Amino acid sequence: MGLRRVDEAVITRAIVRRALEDIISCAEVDAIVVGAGPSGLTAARYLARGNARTIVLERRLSFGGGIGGGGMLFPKVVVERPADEALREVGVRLEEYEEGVYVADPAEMMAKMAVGAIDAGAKIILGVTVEDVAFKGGEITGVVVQWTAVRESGLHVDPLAFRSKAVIDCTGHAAEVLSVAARKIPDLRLKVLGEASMHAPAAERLIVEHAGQVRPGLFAAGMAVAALYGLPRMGPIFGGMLLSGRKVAGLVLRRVKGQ
Ligand code: 48H
Repeated sequence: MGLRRVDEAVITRAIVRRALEDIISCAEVDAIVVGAGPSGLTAARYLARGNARTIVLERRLSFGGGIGGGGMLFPKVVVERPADEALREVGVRLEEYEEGVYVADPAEMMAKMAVGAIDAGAKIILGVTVEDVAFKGGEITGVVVQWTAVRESGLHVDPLAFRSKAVIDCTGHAAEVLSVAARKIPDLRLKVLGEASMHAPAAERLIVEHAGQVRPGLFAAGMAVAALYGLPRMGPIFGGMLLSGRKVAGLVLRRVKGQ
């Protein structure tokens, strides 16, 4: 059987109508995760699994953040016990390298983590950059969003804002949400210290310990936590990214759902 004929006008209407409905439903949600790297995809999956209305806003047209680069482009990443659970739950195959130390394929990890978040009910929107936050009554109440392509074009186009009960900075090394909040809202008394040099074991433990609520309505997971508190970096080992995402999802669920 040949392909069904679809008129161009039908294609246009289908895309714009349904996309607008999606964007309208983003105007107010429970949780906004900024960044679709390992910490963001993990946080989003656990949030959605806990029935929080969750969107992930990702600047690029792809997800996975720093996973895809493996270790210096060698296509493997390392995950340590007990963070392997978060990957097994989404079907990522792990090879035990030594007791409690696993290697995973980055392409498989990116794809399956994204599927895990989407299937749990999170909505990932690609090609949008969070450039600011909304701040009301002493709380972060949402984010300000622009198409990445518009930002890169240099055109002056005003952004839109999405409201949420929690905003989670999962933007990695640059901690972009925390940085803009620190710069623009002196009342928050927030300072992003910048990450410290490498110490993998300490970094993995400290990231998870420090992940959490930074200010009312504003949370951080992943490398953004290292940037905020001046913690060491860890290189291409991802247990701290996954477990900090899971921890923050639990804290956000408590805030938005009283769970
Ligand atoms: C929308 C944005 C914005 C923005 C950035 O870098 P990531 O992978 O972040 P994490 O913290 O989940 O994982 C870090 C890990 O990949 C890593 O780099 C490690 C472990 N390094 C250790 C070391 O020693 O170097 O993902 C962040 C995502 C990316 O996809 C960005 O495109 C996206 O966030 N992003 N999206 N609005 N303002 N800023």
